[in-house]
Amino acid sequence: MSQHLTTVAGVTVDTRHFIGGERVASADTFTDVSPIDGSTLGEIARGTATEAAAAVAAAKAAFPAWAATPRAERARLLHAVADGVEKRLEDLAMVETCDNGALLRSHRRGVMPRVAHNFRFFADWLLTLEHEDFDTRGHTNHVSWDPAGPCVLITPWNAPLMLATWKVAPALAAGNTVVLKPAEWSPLTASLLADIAAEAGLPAGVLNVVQGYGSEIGDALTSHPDVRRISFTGSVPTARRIAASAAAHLTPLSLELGGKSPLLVFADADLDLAVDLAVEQYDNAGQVCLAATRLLVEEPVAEEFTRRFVARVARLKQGDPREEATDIGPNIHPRQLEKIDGFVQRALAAGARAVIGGHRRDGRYYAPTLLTDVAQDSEIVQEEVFGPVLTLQTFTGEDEAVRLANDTRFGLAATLATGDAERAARVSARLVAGTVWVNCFFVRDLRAPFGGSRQSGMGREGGTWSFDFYCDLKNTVTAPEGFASK
Ligand code: TXE
Repeated sequence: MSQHLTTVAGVTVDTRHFIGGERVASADTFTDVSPIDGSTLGEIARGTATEAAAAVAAAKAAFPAWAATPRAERARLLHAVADGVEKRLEDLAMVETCDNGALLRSHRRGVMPRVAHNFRFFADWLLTLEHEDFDTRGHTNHVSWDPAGPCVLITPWNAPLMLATWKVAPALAAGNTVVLKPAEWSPLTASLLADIAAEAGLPAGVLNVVQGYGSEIGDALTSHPDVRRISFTGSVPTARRIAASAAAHLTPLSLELGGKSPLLVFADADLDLAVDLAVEQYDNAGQVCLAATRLLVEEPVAEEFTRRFVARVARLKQGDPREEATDIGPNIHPRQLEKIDGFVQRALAAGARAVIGGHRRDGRYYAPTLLTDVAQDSEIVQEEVFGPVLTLQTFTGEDEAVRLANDTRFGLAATLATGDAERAARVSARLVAGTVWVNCFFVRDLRAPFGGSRQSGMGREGGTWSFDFYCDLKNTVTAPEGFASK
């Protein structure tokens, strides 16, 4: 086996960049490690400004032909990519689990089928985009969705292929070419996607994948004058750096950032449902931007809610994410564990009480944690932990619930548990959040807008909103006389 290939759970993955349809090595590599057991998964090409420039050049060269490809043909090719994802679903699910530690059963049954769906959805949506025509005093306005050009897509490690394809699929459908930079903690499935796209017949240079540390290759991508769109999912500090870098050429940005979302449990809620919703927040070991990590529970039911919640969490099985029975896997990286524990220990030192958890477990696991006695303005209530750590505060009445819910710098999502439809409507209208779920969680339809308010992001993804972002809308106005010569 060549030094540029690695084998993960029997699946061969090319560890080089994918630029202009070719595999390209870097002078240096970095080690990709599994969160499950710390084993080395591969030596990955460590991209620099040189590979960034080459990838953007490849995307630029491929752009005119791809943009001019008839929509029906672009859609056909994206469906072929979806077919390829479905064909390799087991490989993708297993490699993703080894790489980022999220549950294999979720990758198999939920995530990877959704990855295929992302391509099918945007391929089909492309065919419904209308070129609008209307009349102004005899002049014809013709509004068209023009592809923007090369797009840089930078993605995180918590749901690597899922979040990448929310961007790749609409960007390609719209007629753009792409440079995808996956997170250095989970680089593998992006490389498999490059293989799948090539096998599906996507022309060289339409989808490029570069690997490496964001701090080393990021700036060369985001400050590049030929890049027409940047879409990023990740942390707020990195978003600030990217925004500053993109300012050089005023490159339009879409940002999907973190959150500190609330789950509001009203006294009239079905308490078992509310507990289920709360327990779900430990999914992916708490490494979910949408996670409702602040439990806000109405005073009269707080004690009973806590009792049932603790009993439910005691039944969760933490361990190897490849095993079917596992509910909570490891956290992504020792550095992330230190960060999580730092938040928890500082909260405890400030007077918080750990109802459950509050400590690390063997290896790379963090015990599911619930903290009470936390102040609204404390770090643990205000900052995103990105681990299995929830806080619980109580409230009395809707006004206080809404005040606490809205009192952070984020605005990604909110979840309500209530038995009263009118209350749900009233409270939802007052919440600052891109998505509000009522008596449910994590239901996501690609036709709906998705994104965050305040520091949770900029712009929305999904359906029309994705095409709005990835297209240059143009209005062509033609005189009443048309083309008659005078
Ligand atoms: O994210 P980064 P990190 C939050 C979460 C987590 C924290 C830190 O709170 O604990 O962020 O995670 C690339 N130019 N979220 O440090 O740095 C990087 O290589 C261009 C929430 O891993 O934001 C990776 O591909 N790119 C979140 C991507 O940015 C740069 C998901 C994300 O990494 C770059 C992940 C630069 N200068 C973390 N520096 C969510 N919203 O779901 C880094 N990158």
